[in-house]
Amino acid sequence: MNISFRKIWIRPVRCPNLPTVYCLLPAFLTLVITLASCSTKDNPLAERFYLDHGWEFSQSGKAVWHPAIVPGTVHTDLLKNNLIPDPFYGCNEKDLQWIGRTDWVYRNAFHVDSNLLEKLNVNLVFEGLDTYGEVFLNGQKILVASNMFRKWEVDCKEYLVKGENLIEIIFESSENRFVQDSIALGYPLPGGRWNHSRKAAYHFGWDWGPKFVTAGIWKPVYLKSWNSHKVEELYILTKSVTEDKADLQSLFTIESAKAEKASFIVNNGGNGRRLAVKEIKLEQGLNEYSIDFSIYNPVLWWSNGLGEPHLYDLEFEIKTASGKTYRNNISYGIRTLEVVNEDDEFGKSLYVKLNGIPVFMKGANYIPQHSFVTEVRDEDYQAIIDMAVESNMNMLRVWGGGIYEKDIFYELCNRNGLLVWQDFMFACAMYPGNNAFVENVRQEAIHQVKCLRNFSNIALWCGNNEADEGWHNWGWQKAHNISEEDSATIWRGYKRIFHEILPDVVKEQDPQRSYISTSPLYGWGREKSLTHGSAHYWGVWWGVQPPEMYLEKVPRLMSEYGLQAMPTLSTIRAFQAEEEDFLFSPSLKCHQKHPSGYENINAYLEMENMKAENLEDLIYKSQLVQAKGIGLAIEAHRRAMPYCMGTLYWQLNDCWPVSSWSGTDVFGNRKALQYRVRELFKDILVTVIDHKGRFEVHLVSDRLKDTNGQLDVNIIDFTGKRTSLFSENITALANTSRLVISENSSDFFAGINKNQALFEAIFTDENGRRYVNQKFLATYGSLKLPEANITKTINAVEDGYNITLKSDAFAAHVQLYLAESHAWFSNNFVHLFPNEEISIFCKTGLSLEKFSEQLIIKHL
Ligand code: BMA
Repeated sequence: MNISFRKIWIRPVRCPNLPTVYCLLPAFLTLVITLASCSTKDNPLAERFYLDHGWEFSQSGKAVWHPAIVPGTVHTDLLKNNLIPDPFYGCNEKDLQWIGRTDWVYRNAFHVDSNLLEKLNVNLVFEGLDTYGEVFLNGQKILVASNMFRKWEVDCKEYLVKGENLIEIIFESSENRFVQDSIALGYPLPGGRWNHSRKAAYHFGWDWGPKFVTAGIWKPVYLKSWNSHKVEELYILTKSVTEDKADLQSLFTIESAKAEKASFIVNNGGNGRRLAVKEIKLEQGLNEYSIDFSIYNPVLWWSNGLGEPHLYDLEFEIKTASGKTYRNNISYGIRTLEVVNEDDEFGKSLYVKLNGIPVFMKGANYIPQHSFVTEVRDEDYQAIIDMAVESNMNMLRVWGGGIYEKDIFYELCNRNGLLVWQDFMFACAMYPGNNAFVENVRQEAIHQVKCLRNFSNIALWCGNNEADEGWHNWGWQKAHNISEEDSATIWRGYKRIFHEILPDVVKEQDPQRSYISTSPLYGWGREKSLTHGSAHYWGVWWGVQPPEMYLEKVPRLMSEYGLQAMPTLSTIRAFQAEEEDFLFSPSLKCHQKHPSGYENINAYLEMENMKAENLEDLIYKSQLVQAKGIGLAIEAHRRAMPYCMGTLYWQLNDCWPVSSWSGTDVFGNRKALQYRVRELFKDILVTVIDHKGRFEVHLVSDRLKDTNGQLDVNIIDFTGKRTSLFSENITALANTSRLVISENSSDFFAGINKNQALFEAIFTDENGRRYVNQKFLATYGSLKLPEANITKTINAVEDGYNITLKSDAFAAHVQLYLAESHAWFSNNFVHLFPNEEISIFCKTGLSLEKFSEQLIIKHL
């Protein structure tokens, strides 16, 4: 199979035949350029010696050692040593469950020279251990780790020796620990087996993801050494912003070995101007200082679509009298950001005010990009953020069952104007409320909040995903037979974490950021879910209600809703051979994690009077249905602004090849939804609704100024003939949804055969930019579509091919895809009218011959 678009497994670069000491050389060279995630840069006040080569791993008790990649996971190490088959292929997942129930040992023999030992301080730092790890250095236990989301740093100088040293980590199975911990707790804790461990919940399997309860050193590990100074924190906050001036403050914490004078300097790296200098006196021990500075005529940070997401390059420098210099550059956006979450006439609002302006949130829920997160490369982050930007999004929600993402994720969001809704990593479960667990959570929260608080694009912190909803709506108490007393204990534990610990940490460490305890505020069956705060509407899909229900269930901010669609054929071929391309092959079933996933997809096809003849038909039709349904919701949400101020569909992406709610699959292949979203999230939207006998057109604009233009409403019959029903000059009012047409549907469409027509609304702005919304007036299956013969010509261009399509009759939702290879198409699922030509670019590295062979064209 040719995975031309994105590789799913990263192949290691290693030096297996060299003694460890040589293997360490490249590690040393990377020292200067490697910027570990989520940490202040130490160099040159403190140095880092990365332990990223020469690792080995073994099943506990077996002492059969194999080379390991660090950072990495046990599953990827087993795979790369050819000890297991591809975990994503076929139903291999089932056979690989033993890995999660096994303890694993990692070890590394590394060389330490006298330079390092002469340093006054040497710490061993793990940026991330997954999850239960006992760490031994030269036989001494120096750390017991128990949280994947914490950084572990221990003074290890006294255990280091000159020459060869040995570090060993015993990872205890998180699955086994669950059993022990739940027995020890003494009462049942509903949710899933992730709730006793501070580990990514989706590792335990999700309704879109496989169960691989992995373990390992998933973030960089290094020895950090310093003599005199170590900078612990650098935190920037914006105190006030006016048009003329932004007042900022930076707070820093530095550890000093002795009392001495120092200067703290802030420069604007963009123009080299000095913003502030402060002479300080360091005392021996930990010092905390703050420095105020101003930026005049600040260029503000704006979210995607509203303006430039301007970032200042702030350069911080500390120079000590003894000649030491610390430097750190931070990209920082100046803006005001408020999350308005207040009681109002309808219930409780929830919206983002950016630079004083209420901004409608357009985006999706983001999950980890791979079951084994160390497989995600920088270019994958780039590709996914590019996709979000191209889809005209301005917000992503980092969902609570995954991970706090790597710095690069937030950096790219920041640079591209994407606000981030950041969940703390808790999902769909109740959690222990005992002191040890709560303290572990508190330390995790402090660490993570400090990591992320300098990112100006983080809009809010949210305590958990659907834990409150689960407790109040999912019948857990009954299902687990939980006594009243235990219920009270569980709820007290909930309140402790989500109503006390987490908001307190946010208040202390990131006082300017908002915190909400949970999403949704009320479960989707409850009336208040539509009037109070965030909502997850799952009546459509989970309740198998028709997508038209989205038109009625419009909340204040919809942070989840979704419909499944199959991924494209090349993605399915990544887990099954061509012979298995039938409904429903065993592999297909293993790659559907929702209990009634395929039944639901079929139910939604039936609502459109469609049936899938075969696998490719199901792929195509499920994608059409998904795009249409989610499209209905997006239009309903945007139309309802300012009552509703955001729409984040479930889900942006996948973590493996699977049938799921995603708009783009794990290889970056876009489903029909992604193309639809790109249109519907544009800054201006003409929304049309033909529902319950009323026909309405609304003009929604996110622009900050009024836009004059022309609105045309047409009917196009399947011969391509356009009939104008409405044409007028009209103003799209700034940041407003405006009702433009409201008619009795049967009057408006009098004489029109709804089975043979396409409805079209176009707003053309004063600069000639067109916003087009085309819709059928009947279900897909009841359309009387003509037979169409599509012809294509393919021309090689840079990075791919231009495909020009022509049809002798109207062809609806024409899709291009490749049978075997992943590819990016500039446009897709387009309507082709007779004698009209459409050109689509496909990005691919395939030869013309292979490309032509693989290219498939499908239409309704
Ligand atoms: C939401 C999410 C996930 C889940 C999705 C689809 O509620 O929070 O838990 O994957 O529904 O069922």
